[in-house]
Amino acid sequence: MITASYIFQVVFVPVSTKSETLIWNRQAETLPRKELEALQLERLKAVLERVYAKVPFYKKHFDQVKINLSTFKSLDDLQCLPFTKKTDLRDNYPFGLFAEPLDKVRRIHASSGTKGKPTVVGYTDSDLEDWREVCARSLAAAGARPADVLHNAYGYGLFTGGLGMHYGAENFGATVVPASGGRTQQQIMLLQDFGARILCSTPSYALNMAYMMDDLKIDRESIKLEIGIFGAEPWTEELRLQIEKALSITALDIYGLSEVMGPGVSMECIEGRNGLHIWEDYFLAEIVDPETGRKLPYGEEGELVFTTLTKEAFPVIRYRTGDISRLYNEVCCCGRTMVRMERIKARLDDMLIIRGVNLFPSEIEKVLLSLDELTPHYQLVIDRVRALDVLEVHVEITELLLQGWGSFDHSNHETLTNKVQNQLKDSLGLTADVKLMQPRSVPRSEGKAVRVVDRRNPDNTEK
Ligand code: DLL
Repeated sequence: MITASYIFQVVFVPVSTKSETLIWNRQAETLPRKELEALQLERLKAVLERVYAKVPFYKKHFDQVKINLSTFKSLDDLQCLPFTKKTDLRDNYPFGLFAEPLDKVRRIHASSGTKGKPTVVGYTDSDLEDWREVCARSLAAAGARPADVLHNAYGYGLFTGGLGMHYGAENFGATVVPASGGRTQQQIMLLQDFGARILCSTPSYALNMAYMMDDLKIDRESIKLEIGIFGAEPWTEELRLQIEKALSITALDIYGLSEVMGPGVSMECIEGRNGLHIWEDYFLAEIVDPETGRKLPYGEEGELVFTTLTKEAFPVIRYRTGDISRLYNEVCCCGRTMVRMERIKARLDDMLIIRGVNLFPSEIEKVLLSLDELTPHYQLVIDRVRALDVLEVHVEITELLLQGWGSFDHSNHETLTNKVQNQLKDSLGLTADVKLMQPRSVPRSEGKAVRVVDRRNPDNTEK
């Protein structure tokens, strides 16, 4: 019989395979599905009992659907329970959904939030230990080695990226450079001087670093980076290729959200590079139809929903992430048995509706990056003109192209504008006003990129 402490009895000795990649916790990460599901059920029952007893919000919700937790027999029974939404967190600001008193809470994080109060999450000592564990697993999956220097450019502070990866990397055994965001030129110097092999940052910031290296005429041989662990914002395969080329590294995707833990909910492995392994002994994932809330089978696209299985201070039950993805249960070539989620396609609330055409920023990104004349620096500006939604696509042209043109006002400018407009129309049916921009004129991000500027309603602008 599997007990809740089963996984923790494992001695965490990283095991090297022939290819020198590590599985941080081989026993947990390669657990046969049946055993994993038995462990999940046991933990699920425990967390449901706990939130029912300790969080009035959940007691009320469970009572409303008249669920008897003692009859809970399978993971599928979870579908009888209501969802938890971001608004529930806001309504219970700041600590109303905490399941432990503050004297047991060791740390607090919060999301920035563009309007009103942030969403607040808390961690006990045991939660922080679990977080260090999933981040260490993620680093191993990315091909990091304990001897590595890891440059952590996720922001330190209320955002979970900086401190989450920091303690995970220390637990893993790496040497951490806590660079945080900003002061890009200095960060590049540190990359050169400290010889980091691993870079953790948002994909957009990695790209900014690469462009600044070009500006500073930095010799790439002076930078020892080999692997990038990028997440915290949607990005496409096309952007991955651009970053890999620009920095001569392997770029991998890490996913997480503060409501569930922070970075390290799931991670792409370097062997498969095809979907992110969810650390399912901690996080139970479902994909649901965003309209009906019905659970969807493996392979179908829908909204990701998570239930935390071990969290003490801030457990969430059926939390609707607003992120669109799919789940795959085929065993990966890396040997891990945990299901994979497809790269996040978009956030549901990022969907743009432009003159009746529904589309996500990532779809526009794919089209822009398919054109050699353009850089990945772009911004989508939406406005309403005489009751009609108008989309302007601001995108920078490459330095090389500018040199070829001689000046920015050349008539080639018009030809390229038409080409981009036609490409957007042909691929997406989208009518957009394309504004070609000079290199370095689209605002750069130091954390999550602001891809959409919504002038119809400034509150809708992406974080
Ligand atoms: O962004 C945690 C994190 C930090 C993840 C560092 C990865 C690396 P929040 O600020 O709460 O937490 O934002 C969570 O960011 O619901 C997604 O919409 C988006 N997101 C996070 N990772 C990815 C990713 C952190 N790999 C929200 N791809 C999530 C696409 C991502 N979107």
